Amino acid sequence: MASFKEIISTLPRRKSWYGDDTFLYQGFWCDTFFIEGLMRAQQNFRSQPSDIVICSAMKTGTTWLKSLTFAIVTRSTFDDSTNPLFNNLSHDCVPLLEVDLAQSSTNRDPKNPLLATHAPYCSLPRSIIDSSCKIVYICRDPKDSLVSLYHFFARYLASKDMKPPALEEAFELFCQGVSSYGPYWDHVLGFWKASLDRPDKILFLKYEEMIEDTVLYVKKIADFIGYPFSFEELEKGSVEKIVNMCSFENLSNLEVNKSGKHREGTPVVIENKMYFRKGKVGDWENYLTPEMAVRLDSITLQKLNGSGLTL
Ligand code: PAP
Repeated sequence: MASFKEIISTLPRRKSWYGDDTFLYQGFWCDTFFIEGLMRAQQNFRSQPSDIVICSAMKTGTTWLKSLTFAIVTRSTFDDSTNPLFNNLSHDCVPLLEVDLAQSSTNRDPKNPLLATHAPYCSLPRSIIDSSCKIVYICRDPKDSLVSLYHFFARYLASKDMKPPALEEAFELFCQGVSSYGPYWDHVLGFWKASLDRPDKILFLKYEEMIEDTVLYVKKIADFIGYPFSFEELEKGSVEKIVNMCSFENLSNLEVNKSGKHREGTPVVIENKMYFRKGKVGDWENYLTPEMAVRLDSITLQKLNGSGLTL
């Protein structure tokens, strides 16, 4: 049987704007490291009915959603000062399917039902689709996701003394669908359509709406994943506490998120602070020209046409 690496070497390939080659696997562009992990997870991962799977394309609010869901499910285990989020990046509290769980489903803390993935809906391991586990998906205005993604990889390349490409180059490839786990619109549409078919299984969220009324969405998420707030908790402000604990201002100012590193000792080590840039809606206006914005918006309109979704 061909190895995963051999299979990947036969896939359509492009040069990505952040360095390595990127490969088209099951309709989405991705790096070898993550495709190999996803292939392993597709083969090995067995989901439990109690699992809660955080799904997202890149730079749509994953770090925040992981923090919020982790705080929701652990609120009766830890008190206000002992929550692991105070000393750990949320990516280190919620295992990533295609990296941490690629080899085995049992490599998990049995008390933590959360896991995450950037995989598109069509590539999720069968057991996640078939089991009664819950999926929470977050998406974001593609203009802000692109700007966020560009800054992330530009900083990543700079940390390796490599010259980042011009924003125009990244923009062009993003429009063509060639971005990490892109085409972005296909990623969003896969989960959107599945959420319409199975609203009891998939909660579909938008970053902008969550920023607008985070309290409302924390309650919604908690209800959906089976950890609803009791009347007493609502009365004593437990929701607001979680919202504040997971705010951009609070998390980005924690020592661990200012100076810590994620996946130290692996080929994909990242400084924690790179997951916290501005956390704002509409920052694209500071980087994209009006022409670029019009072009991205028209792709979005065309791609989402008839779906009932707007971004
Ligand atoms: P990932 O795909 O690498 O996990 P992800 O967390 O999805 O990244 O996206 C990072 C974005 O979320 C950043 O957006 P920006 O570049 O436009 O600023 C980051 O700042 C933002 N972010 C991180 N934490 C929070 C938070 N607590 N609240 C709101 N936004 C946040």
